[in-house]
Amino acid sequence: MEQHSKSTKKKVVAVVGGGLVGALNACYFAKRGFEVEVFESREDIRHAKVVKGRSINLALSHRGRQALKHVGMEETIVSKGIPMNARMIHSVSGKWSEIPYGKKGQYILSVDRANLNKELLTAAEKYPNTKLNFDYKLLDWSGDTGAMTFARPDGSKEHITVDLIVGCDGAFSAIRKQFLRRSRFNFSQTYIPHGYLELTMPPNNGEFAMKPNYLHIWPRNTFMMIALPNLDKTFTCTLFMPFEDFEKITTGDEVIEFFQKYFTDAIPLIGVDALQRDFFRLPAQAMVSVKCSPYHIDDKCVLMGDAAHAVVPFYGQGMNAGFEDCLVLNEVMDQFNEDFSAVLPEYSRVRVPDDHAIADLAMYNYVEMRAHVNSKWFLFRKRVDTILHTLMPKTIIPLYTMVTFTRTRYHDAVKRWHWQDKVINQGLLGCATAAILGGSYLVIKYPPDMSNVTLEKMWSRVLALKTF
Ligand code: FAD
Ligand code: EGU
Repeated sequence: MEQHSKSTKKKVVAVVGGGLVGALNACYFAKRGFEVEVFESREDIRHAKVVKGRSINLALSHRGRQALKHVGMEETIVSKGIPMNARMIHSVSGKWSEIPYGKKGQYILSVDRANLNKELLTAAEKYPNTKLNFDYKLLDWSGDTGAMTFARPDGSKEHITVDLIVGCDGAFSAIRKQFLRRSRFNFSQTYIPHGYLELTMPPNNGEFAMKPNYLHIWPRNTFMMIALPNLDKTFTCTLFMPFEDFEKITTGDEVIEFFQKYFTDAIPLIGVDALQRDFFRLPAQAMVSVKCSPYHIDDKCVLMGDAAHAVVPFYGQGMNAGFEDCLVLNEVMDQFNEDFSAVLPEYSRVRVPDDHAIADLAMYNYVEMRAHVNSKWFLFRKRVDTILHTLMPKTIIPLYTMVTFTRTRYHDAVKRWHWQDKVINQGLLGCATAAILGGSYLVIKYPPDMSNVTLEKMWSRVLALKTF
């Protein structure tokens, strides 16, 4: 493979990691005409019998769609997605309430992770200048020479050098290890106390067991369950709960008892037997938030997707942000004529604040949801947002709307959110002040006759007021 860089004029780009962001990124680099080599540690998931990995389905929204569109993949993916027009909130008592995401026709999509990954790999492979290499596990690379070391299934090692390394190897990135050794590299990683577990809700008489075009949510303060629909008419339910509570549930009976208390309506839909079995099939999975900066080393290497910014899933934005990374890098490539020594620093400069903003927002939402979000509070907050937006559509735009349905820079969305908060608070303060000032003015201008005020008279006045 080393001869590539010498025999071709166009530069060789190694995309390390053939997950969602790596596969899409390969399309982007291939479209620009680079020689692209993708290195993925796992086998080719298109031929794999069992696909391990995180979450079965994901919410795809505007940013992700825009990024797919640029490489002609939007329609392929959207046609296999299930629109979710609203949230369906399940209360403890089993009551359902829906809250639309936006105007009619505004929706997010539930997409199958494995299918999305397969389609993107196939799209990347269609470019004649792309090669996919599976069973290539990156061990390390040299910050001096740029040489990468891969482990092969037979135990051998391969050394490969290219012009640019793009690290798309996920939250536990091996590419990032070299960054950690450098001066002035910022890095933080936080595990949250919650874990998650996935349960499948089968079809009922060949139909979806619940209404399909919704993101189903069971908000229960420290616990929360979410369900997204799949094309095979199942739902994937994801239960979020502190690890210490997972540890308290050790028997099938305890599972049912727990669900009886918090998610009663889901028991018959998942099925008692399936619930008791699936609950213990895998241990609860951890969630980590990773922030770092800068995202590049010289003109040699850049981190993208979860490798640069793993976010907790409480905004449904991890993949969307990673896809938008590809779009942003592409914009910077245009601006700086594919000169990596200018492109990479500029990419870090523009993208770091936005990725940090979505990491913070997702963490903020996690803290907020577990603090006091039960179904009543969730409904109330979303309704207030909607009412304010309807009253002042240009002034007050809900945060999730900016995040989910626009390409407003995440960092700007946060700034605007703070500004809106001020406007709303000042509005409330203004109303209160006006009421007090107005009242005082009236009292001064028309002083009430207090000469012979008796309790009895006051009372009769109050009664008179009440009759109005
Ligand atoms: P990954 O998907 O992790 O891919 C990394 C790839 O690199 C893998 O294929 C891996 O095998 C490979 N790799 C790793 N190490 C090496 C190595 N050393 N050498 C070679 N290859 C390597 N996002 C959304 O937008 N919407 C959602 O609804 C949503 N829901 C989520 C729910 C949960 C429970 C979780 C945990 C996450 C969710 N996300 C969601 C986030 C989303 O899953 C990630 O942001 C996304 O998968 C990131 O893609 P990636 O390609 O950067 O990383
Ligand atoms: C979590 C896990 C509802 C898929 C955040 C909303 C999520 C998803 C919300 C998962 C919530 C939470 C938003 C979307 C989405 C809401 C959003 C969260 C998809 C603020 C597969 N979140 N998620 N917010 O508004 O913007 O509906 O696993 F419960 S989609 Cl936590 Cl829009």
